[in-house]
Amino acid sequence: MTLQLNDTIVALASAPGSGGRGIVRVSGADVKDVVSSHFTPVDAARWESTRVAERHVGEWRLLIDSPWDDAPLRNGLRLPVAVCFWPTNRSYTGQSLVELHLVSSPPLLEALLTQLTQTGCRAARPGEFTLRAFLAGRLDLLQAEAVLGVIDAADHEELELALRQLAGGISHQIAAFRSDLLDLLAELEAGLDFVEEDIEFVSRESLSRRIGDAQQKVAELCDQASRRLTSSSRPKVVLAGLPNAGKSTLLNALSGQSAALVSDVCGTTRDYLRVPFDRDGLNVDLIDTAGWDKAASGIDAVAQQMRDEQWQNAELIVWCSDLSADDRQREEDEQLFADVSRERHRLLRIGTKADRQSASIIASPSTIAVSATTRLGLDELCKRMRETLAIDTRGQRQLLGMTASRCQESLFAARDALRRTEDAISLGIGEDLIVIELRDVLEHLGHIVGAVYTDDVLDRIFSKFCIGK
Ligand SMILES: Nc1nc2c(ncn2[C@@H]2O[C@H](COP(=O)(O)OP(=O)(O)OP(=O)(O)O)[C@@H](O)[C@H]2O)c(=O)[nH]1
Ligand SMILES: [Mg+2]
Repeated sequence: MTLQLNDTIVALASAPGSGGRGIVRVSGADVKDVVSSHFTPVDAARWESTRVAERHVGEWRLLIDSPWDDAPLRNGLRLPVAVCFWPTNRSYTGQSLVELHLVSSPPLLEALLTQLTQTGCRAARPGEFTLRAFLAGRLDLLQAEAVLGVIDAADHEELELALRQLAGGISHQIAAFRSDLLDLLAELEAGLDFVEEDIEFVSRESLSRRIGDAQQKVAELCDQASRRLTSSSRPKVVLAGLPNAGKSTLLNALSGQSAALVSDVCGTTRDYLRVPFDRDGLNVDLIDTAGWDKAASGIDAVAQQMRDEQWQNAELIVWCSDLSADDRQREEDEQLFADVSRERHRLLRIGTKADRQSASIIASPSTIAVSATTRLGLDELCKRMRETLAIDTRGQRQLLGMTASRCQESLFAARDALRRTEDAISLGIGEDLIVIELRDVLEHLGHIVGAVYTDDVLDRIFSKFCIGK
């Protein structure tokens, strides 16, 4: 798509067909000249001096090609018309804009559009008015997509979601942490100019905290995008944790079936297993996965990969920490859980094997102690799963489906880049390298809001619109 912004475009903005009112939209630098040559306002002085958005009424002289020489249309038809005129850039498109309101008669509207295209206007392409709004900074890409979401909304909830996105709900959230990261980048770059001197522009502590905040927010959006794109209507709840934590035993206890193989050998589960679970209003797919093993190779590495795939698409992760584990395993579990918490928004932690004599006291009150053997804590676990998943009602979703599919890749890339930034900070790596990672994060976030875009992306988004929007 070539971006032409200075010509004047015209299109029918109302639904085609007969009706009480048809609306023709004209946008561009020459709007006033084009309209003035056909429009006779009732109050000519007011029309001439229009400085702010105003509505004018008057007559439109419409020239119609008539096959009959003596037809009354030969000298043009005088149509009553209302003209809404936005003379400045405070219009939808960010440039002079006019809407002509008249009776919606298909031949009349067609004649009007022909007349306008013959006198200086170009027929607008699909979504071109909204594209101009985006390029003029009146909307960001998320809001532009929401315009389409409002038009295409199939029900009340979809409409509410689209309106929230259009009003800038999600845009403002992303803008806020993106702006903080931009400030951080500026501070780090300023610091690079003074490396020789001992001036610290950003402390490592502040750096780490601000990156951590952004990680939380991006993780939440990644979660939402994944959930929006999962096709199954039943939410997926993945049981995860170190090998031997008791995941498979828990799946069997919850589902009341001996579906999963259980043994005291680490790494029993390799494939993942999905079991439908429907109890007390909790209707989910429970998924047992391979234990977390960073050092896995061969077939175990494939098992880890399968677990990751399930994990990415899960609505909820139930993290199983073995309460009877020794100190070394406990430390490893803490470390892993901390990593997962940073990336995962919807996460429940449980302490397994609570019946064992060696089971230790749980440190955090939010951790639920369970025993698959005695069924201790299973009701509480179900209740917490239900509550956590209930938070994700459609009304609280923030991303439209089309936005989620366009942004998912950028969100995941931003999340990975943030993780690399965090690793670089914790390893004490120099700020010059942190700056590179941070720029990468910002580039991906820029793609989401449209601060960074390519013609291809714009083409893909706006070609879905109808003409006139
Ligand atoms: N006492 C007791 N033992 C349990 C409980 N849950 C699991 N176990 C035992 O812990 C061992 C490991 O259980 P699994 O369910 O196979 O553990 P897992 O997390 O699926 O292990 P991997 O598949 O290897 O990752 C088995 O010997 C189980 O019998 C429990 O609640 N109480
Ligand atoms: Mg298992």
